[in-house]
Amino acid sequence: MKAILFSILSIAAISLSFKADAGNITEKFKVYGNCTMCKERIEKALMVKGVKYAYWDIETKMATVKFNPEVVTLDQLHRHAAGVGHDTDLVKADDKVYENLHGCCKYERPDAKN
Ligand SMILES: [Cu+2]
Repeated sequence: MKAILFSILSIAAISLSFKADAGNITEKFKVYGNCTMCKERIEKALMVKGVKYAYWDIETKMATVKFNPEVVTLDQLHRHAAGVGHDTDLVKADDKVYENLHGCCKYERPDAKN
């Protein structure tokens, strides 16, 4: 009886967590940066309202963001990363913001596209 009750509870918990996840999507995009300071800065900048999870990989320079597209758009996320000095594959950071980055964070910038 206990086992049955436990499995019913687990199924309920699992379906609840699926519900909480409804509407969220996960996207990956390139964000240029160098070090763990960059990682902190980029992830902090991406953790805006509507974002459940933001992770930046120091090796691949790929940001993985799980977010609710009704609250924040992918385009806005690119702008948030660029806003703290990090170019993305879509949005280029302001030169002044880039220049103010810590020395070790001055990553090699990709060719400007916009
Ligand atoms: Cu850095």
